[in-house]
Amino acid sequence: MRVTKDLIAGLNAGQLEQQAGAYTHLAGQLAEGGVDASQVVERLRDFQVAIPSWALGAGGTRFGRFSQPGEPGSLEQKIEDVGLLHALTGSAGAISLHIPWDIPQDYPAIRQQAASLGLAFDAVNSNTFQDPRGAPATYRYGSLSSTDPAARSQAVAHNIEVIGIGEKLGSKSLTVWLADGANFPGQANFQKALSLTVESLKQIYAALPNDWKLFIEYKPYEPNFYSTVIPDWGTSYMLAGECGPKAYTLVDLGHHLPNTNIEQIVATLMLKGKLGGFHFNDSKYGDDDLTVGSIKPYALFLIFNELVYGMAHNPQNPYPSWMIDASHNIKDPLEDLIQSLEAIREAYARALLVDRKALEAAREGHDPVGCQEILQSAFRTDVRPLLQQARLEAGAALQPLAAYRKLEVRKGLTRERGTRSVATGL
Ligand code: PSV
Ligand code: MN
Repeated sequence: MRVTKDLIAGLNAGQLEQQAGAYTHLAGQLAEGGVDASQVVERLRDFQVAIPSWALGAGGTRFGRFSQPGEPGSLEQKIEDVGLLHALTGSAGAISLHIPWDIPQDYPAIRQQAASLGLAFDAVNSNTFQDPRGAPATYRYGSLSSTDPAARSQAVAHNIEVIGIGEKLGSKSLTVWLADGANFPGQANFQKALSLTVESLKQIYAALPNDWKLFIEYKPYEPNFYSTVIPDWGTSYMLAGECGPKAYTLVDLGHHLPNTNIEQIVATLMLKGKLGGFHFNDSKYGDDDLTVGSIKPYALFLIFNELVYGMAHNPQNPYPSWMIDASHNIKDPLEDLIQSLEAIREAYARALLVDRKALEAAREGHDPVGCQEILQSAFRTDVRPLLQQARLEAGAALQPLAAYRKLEVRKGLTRERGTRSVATGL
């Protein structure tokens, strides 16, 4: 199924006048505060977020999984879904593959399909948290940190294979997330596990092409519940430093203990030039993988506030790689992703509106009340006309969710794929 530019233009037609009025009004207000709305719109248009290939079907919990009708049953169908998202939102211009869940068969055809939909291949993700079918060694007691040399070398070889797959697709980065850890006190020798991980990561790093990056993702718990080998940003930062300049930390918003100050972590990593990748989601308790912005939109705004500052002031930090890493248990995954993309852009737009000069002055003047007013006045701005303008200029839908429903996309996909197709992933 394809959503063409013509179809979208037809849907937008009836809303153009209203959009022009709303945008002109907001642009006028922003101009009074010295903000050029068209520049914000340009930044929004450029902000592309990768969609993980494993988030297009229904996600499961350990209690069960409720399939979605019309789930993509192949990599081609997953790319088709991301193409639909990109056509509607203008902001999902990349796909990130998890190996071995999504190993391409015909590389030129896959590349061609993605290019025809305006999609690039983002980071490739290795998987050493599940045992590969028929593999001689097991990851039951760890992968890159395992005390079993056979498990370690199998995990290293897998990562190198994933780099090879990524090279054939045009990806430029590898994300490593380890489930390695311990479920019980005393089970693991912390020092040994960390040293073995460094050794394994260095072997992977040595196989990294020159123009590639290695992203090291941390997580405090799950699936191991007592300890994790890479539990926090500090450990990831340390490992990245030991590997070398092409290695970076990846921040997944759900991978923090409750109430962690993530914006401060972002600021520190950018100052040190080591924030490489970012996984968006939202959570109430742990790694809940909920729709971005559905629980803590103000926290997301504060994180973007640091990202915007960091992107402007830290040339030592490369432009981070953005991805949504969420799981859709009851919502239609495509609707959920549209909501997430909207929330991300909304937080970004609001962060772009922060009056940084005034904020610095209020900080220097030791005026916490003033600082809060400045941040919250940006946060309270209804930026939707800016987001809509960015989409309009990109040929995307003014109202992507409404367009998705109006065009009955899920119905169309279900007609094509049936009600029983199942997507690979967790
Ligand atoms: C682990 O929880 C994680 O965030 C990693 O990024 C994995 O690759 C992904 O989720 C798997 O769903
Ligand atoms: Mn993640």
